[in-house]
Amino acid sequence: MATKSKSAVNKKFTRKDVLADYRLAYRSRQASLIGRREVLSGKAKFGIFGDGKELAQIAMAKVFQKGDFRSGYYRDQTFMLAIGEHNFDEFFAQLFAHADVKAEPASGGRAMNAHFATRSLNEDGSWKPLADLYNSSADISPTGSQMPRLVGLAYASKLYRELKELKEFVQFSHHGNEIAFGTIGNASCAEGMFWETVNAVGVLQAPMVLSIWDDEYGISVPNEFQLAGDLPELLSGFQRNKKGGAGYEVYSVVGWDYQELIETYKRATDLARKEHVPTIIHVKELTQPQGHSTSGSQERYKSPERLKWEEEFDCLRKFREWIRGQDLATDEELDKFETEDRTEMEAIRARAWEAYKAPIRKDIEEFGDLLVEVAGSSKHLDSLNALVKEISNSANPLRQDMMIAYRKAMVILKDEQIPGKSMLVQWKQKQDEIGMERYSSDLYSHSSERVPEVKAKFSENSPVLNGFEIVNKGFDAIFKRDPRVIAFGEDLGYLGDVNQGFAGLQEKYGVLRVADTGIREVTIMGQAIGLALRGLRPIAEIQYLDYLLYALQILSDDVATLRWRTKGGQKAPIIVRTRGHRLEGIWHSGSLMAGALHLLRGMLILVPRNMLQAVGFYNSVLAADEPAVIVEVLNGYRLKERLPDNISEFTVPVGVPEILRSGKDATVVTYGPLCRIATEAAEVLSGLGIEIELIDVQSLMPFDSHGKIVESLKKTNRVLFLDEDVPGGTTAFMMQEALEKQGGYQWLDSAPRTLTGQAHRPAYGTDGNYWSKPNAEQIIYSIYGMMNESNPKKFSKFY
Ligand SMILES: Cc1ncc(C[n+]2csc(CCOP(=O)(O)OP(=O)(O)O)c2C)c(N)n1
Ligand SMILES: [Mg+2]
Repeated sequence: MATKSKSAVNKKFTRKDVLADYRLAYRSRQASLIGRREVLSGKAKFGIFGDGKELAQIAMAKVFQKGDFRSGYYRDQTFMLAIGEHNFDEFFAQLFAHADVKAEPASGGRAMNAHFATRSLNEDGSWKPLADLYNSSADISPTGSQMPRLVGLAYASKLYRELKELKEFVQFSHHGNEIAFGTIGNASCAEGMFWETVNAVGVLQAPMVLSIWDDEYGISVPNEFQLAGDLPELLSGFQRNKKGGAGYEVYSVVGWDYQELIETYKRATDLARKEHVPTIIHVKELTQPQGHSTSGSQERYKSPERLKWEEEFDCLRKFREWIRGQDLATDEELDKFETEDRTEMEAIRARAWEAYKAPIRKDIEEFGDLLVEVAGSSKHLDSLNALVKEISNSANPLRQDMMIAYRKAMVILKDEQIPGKSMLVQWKQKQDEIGMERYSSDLYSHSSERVPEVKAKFSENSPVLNGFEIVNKGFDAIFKRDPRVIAFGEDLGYLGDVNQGFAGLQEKYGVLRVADTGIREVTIMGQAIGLALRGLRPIAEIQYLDYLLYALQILSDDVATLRWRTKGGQKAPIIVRTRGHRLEGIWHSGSLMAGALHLLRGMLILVPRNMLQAVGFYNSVLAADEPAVIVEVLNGYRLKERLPDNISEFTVPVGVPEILRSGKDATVVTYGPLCRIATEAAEVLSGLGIEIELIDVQSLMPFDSHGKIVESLKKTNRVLFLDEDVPGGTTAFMMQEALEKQGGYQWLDSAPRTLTGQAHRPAYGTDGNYWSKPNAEQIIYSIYGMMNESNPKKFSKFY
C-alpha cells in the first residue's frame, strides 16, 4: 500500500463508495454493541456478533454476484447486510426471537441470532429463480458444519457448466458461473469436516472461495491448541502446482487492510468464477472486540497485551485511518456520520423491539379481556382478576405467560359450570394451533405422501432377474427421464457400486452423472446437500448402512432440520442410498435404524424389503421434494425378482405398510429382510394351526399414515414387533406408534412383544449372525409362546 500513490488509489476508490462502506461497517459495529447490551439487559436470550470482521466481509460482498451461494457462520452479519439480504430490523428481530417470517425471514424466529439464510422457495414450496438472486444457505451452530455443503454448492456449477442436459435449467445457473463462498473461523479449522471438505473440493476442482476469519481464538482457546501450525503453512500442501494440476490458490491477507482485502477478493474470485479453480483466503489479524458471545467475558482469557493490540488493529479504526490518509473525508465528517448512524441504530432497535412486542401484547390483552369477561360470571372473580393483573403488571410478558395463566384459571374454575369456560377452551385450542404453526410447522413438506400410487404391472413376458439387475434397470430409467439426477459414492461410478446397481450406467450417462467419490461419507452428504440446494436431485451413496454413522451428524444437523429451521424457506431433497441389515460380518451387517430414525426427523426413512420396492420408493421420492434415506437389503441383490413392465412409472406409496400375509391369530410388524424370514416362520406356524398377519411397514418415517396396523390388531388382538435393531430401538418406536398413537393397546388380549437383534454388533460368520439377529426359530417360539399363554390346551408347550 505504502508504495502506491494517493492519486492511484483514489482512482480506484471513489469517496462515495468508500464512505458508504465505512458507514455500513460502522453501523454493523453499532448493531453488535447494541445487540450485546440487549442481551445483558435481558431483552434477548443470547447474542453472538460479527464485530471485528466488518471490513473483510465488505470486500467479500463486492465480488458476490447473483446466483452465488454463501455457506457460512455466525460472524457474517456485515456480509449479509452488504449484499442486501439482511437488514438491521431483521438483525434485531432475530435477536429478540420475533416469530414471524415477514420480520425475521431467515428462520421465522426459530434460530438463534446470527443464523443467516435467504429464502429459496416460494410460499407454495416451489423454487425461486436462484440464478438471479443472492443466496445464502441456512446457518447452523455446530462448528465446521457449514463446510460439507460447500462441496455440492460449488460442484453444482461444474455440473451446470459441463452437462449439456442441464443447459435448460437457467433458473438455477447461468453456465455454471456461480461461486460457493464459504466462511469459517480459525478454530473450527481443527474440525475433520474442514479438511475433508478442502480435500474434496480440491479433487473436484469446483468454484469455492473459502474465507477463514482468523482472530487467533476459538472462544478462549488460542490457535496453538487448535492447529499444528500456521494455517497458510498447513494449507500450502493444497496449493496447485505451477503445471496447473488440481489444487487451490491460497491467499493470505490482513483483516484490517481495506484496499488489500478488496484486491485479494477480486483475484480469488476471478480465478474461481472463470476457471473453476477453488481458492482459500486466510484473513488474519482479525479482532473480536466484544469477545466470543454474550456468554462470557474475554478479559478472562485474553492478555492485556492482546486486548491492547486488538484495539489498535480494530479494522474500523484502521479503515478510518486509511480514509484520513487518502484525504477522502475529514475527521469532522466522519464524526458526524458516526453520530447519525448511532442514533439511527438505536431507533431501529427500538422499532424492532416494538414490532416484536406489539403482537405479543395484543394476544395477551385479548386473553386478559376474555378472562375478565369469564370472571364476571364466576364466583372466583377476585382470583381470576388477580391472574389478569399478574400478567399485565409483569415487565416483559410472553405468550407462555398467558398459557400458564390459562392453566391456573382452569384449575380455579374446575368445579364451576359457566358458559365462559367453553370460550376459554376454544381460545386455548386456537393458541395451540397457532403455536404449532409458529414453531413446529415445515418439518416435512408431506409431498411424498401425495405422490399417487402406480402399481407394478407384470405380464407373461416379465423377466425374472437378480435383485441388483432390478435396481439397475430402475436407475437406468431414472437417469433417462430426469437430467437433474446425479449419483455418486464410493465405487459407484466405474464399478457401478459394490453390488452392481449402477453397472454400465457411467458408460451410458457419463462420469459426471454417475460418479466415484473418495472415501468421505460426510462430504458425500455435503456434495448432495449443496447440489440439492441448487435444484439438482442427487442420489448419494453410503456404501454400507454401518457407515451412515459417519454421515449422521451432518444429515441430522443440516438436512433434517433445513426445511423446519427456515420455516419452509429452503429445501434439500437429497436421496441417501445405502444397504444393510444383514449379511455376515461386523460393520457390514448392522441395522442401526433407531439411530437414524431418532436423529433424522425431517427426512423420510424407507426400508424396502426387496429391490422392486426400492425402485418404487426411488420413483416416489423423486416425484416429491423431501430428503430421504433408502436402505436396501444387503443380502437381497442376488435373490430373484420379476421386472415390472412399468419400471419407470411405478411407485410405492410412502408411509403405507403392505400386508404380506393375512391371518387372524397374531400380527407381526416388521420390515426389510425379516419379511422373508417371517414368511418362512409363518409357514411353520401355519402347520401348527396359527395364522399370522404379516405387515411390512416399508416406511419407518412417515409411519403407517393410514393406521393399517391397528386395523390388523382389531382382528388378531396380539402383536409382535420384529426387527434387527437393538432392543428398545426401532421396535419400541413401532410399538409406540401402533399402541399409543393408533390406540392399538385397547385391542390387545396378550402383552405386546418385541423381538430384536442383540444389543451388541452382529458377530462374524453364519453362526455369529444366527446368534446376533432374530431368526425364524425365535419368531416361531415367540408367536407360539403367545398362543400358548392364551390357550395352553390347544397350543401345548413343545417341551
Ligand atoms: C461442534 C461444536 N462444538 C463446539 C461448539 C461451541 N463453539 C461455538 S463457537 C466455538 C468457537 C469457534 O471458534 P472459531 O472457529 O475460531 O470462530 P470465531 O467464533 O472465533 O469466529 C465453539 C467451541 C459448537 N458450536 N459446535
Ligand atoms: Mg476464532
